Amino acid sequence: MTTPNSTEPHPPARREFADDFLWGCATSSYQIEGASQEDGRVESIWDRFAATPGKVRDGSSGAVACDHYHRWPEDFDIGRDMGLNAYRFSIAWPRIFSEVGGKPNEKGLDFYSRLVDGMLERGLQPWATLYHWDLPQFLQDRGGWADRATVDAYLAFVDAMTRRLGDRVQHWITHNEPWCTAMIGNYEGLHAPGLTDFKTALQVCHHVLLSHGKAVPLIRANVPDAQVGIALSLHPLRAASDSAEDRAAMLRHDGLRYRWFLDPLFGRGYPAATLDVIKDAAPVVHPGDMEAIAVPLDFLGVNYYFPETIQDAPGEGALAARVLPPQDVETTAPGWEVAPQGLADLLARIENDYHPGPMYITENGACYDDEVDADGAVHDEPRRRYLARHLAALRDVVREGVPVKGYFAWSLVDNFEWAEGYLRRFGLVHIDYATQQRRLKDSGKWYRSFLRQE
Ligand code: IFM
Repeated sequence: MTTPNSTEPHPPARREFADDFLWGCATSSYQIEGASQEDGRVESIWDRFAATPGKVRDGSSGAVACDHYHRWPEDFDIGRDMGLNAYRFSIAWPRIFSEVGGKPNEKGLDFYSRLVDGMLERGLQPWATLYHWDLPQFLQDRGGWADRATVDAYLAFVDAMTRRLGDRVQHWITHNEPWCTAMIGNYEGLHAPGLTDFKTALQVCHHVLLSHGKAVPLIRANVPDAQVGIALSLHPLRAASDSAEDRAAMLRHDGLRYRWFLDPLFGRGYPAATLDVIKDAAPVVHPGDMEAIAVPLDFLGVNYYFPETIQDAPGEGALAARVLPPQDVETTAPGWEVAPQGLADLLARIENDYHPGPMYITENGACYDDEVDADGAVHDEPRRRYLARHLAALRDVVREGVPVKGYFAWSLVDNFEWAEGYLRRFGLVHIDYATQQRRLKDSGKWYRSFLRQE
């Protein structure tokens, strides 16, 4: 982490946003629930990956995590008291199906039904994410997302969940960050299932997008007044220099990181320039797939953390492009650049390129090495500043006419940060993993004051 080098902008105020703007926090099932063996839940690819020595930095797993499975009433009370009016969660597929073609597990369905009731009782509008990376291991054993049959298995899961929760949950996100599912899990090998094959990753990506496209009409059929979208992790990009080589590398990276997802979702198919770059690694696409993927969305979810600087790197990786570590700028604990203007630039670009309709910030947040002070509090001033500066940038871009309708901070609570285990904290609420004690951090208190307009 490096220290701030910029001044604080005119502080944001809730009244500067529309009255019906949504204010939430986001979480995901594997990162917080724990109870990995309870009520019929089966193994996920993350249980398997985390149990493989060397895959998770502190050797941990999501087996217990924040024990949200049992402690959700306390977590939702905290969210309500913070003044949230929405809450984004994800559903663990391994709690619902234990075999291909089987019946949904009633205990799993009941858990999410109780969870949704708990949100509604506290004034939290439920935003359900159907896939946030915890694929059942039995599906990975048959090829995972690289196998087209997983699309059908996903649709059975989507059908079960939307039938059960569709009377109370209107907002559905089909997938969280398909880039990470495909590339980090199947090309970089840093996430489950830990594969390192570019062609496989692109096939995974295609099936994930296809499953999204096929899920949208299904959700609409099962849920009255459904609002359906997808959450993409996106970065504004800059070239490392003005050289023709670095600029070309940035465009190659952009083609896969941004356009590979947004172009097909908005009816333009996979970008031709990227198909030229990836050549034989292009996915197998069946007739009708691209039309299915291009189904109109009700909203686009944007997850934003930091911008990327791209340098030409001949012979390196599939794109001969390298993401440079930030230099001489403020960063968070993992070395991610703090760049509030990047959020505004990204949103303005998406609006300009695609006119996607309503957008929601489905994730934005910061990781710092928080500690509980002698006074029992967590004085996370850098996270408070991060939040305030990003909300100021959001206010400004919304004023310019970019149609963002809500913001979900990542995350409500500290949680299992994938390959980093519990070494990274993103929560507005601190978790003491030894005791499961929850403590609202100073950043959470600031969000509360902002939301209550104190
Ligand atoms: O914790 C993750 C989350 O699961 C997906 N988006 C990024 C977050 C921070 O790395």
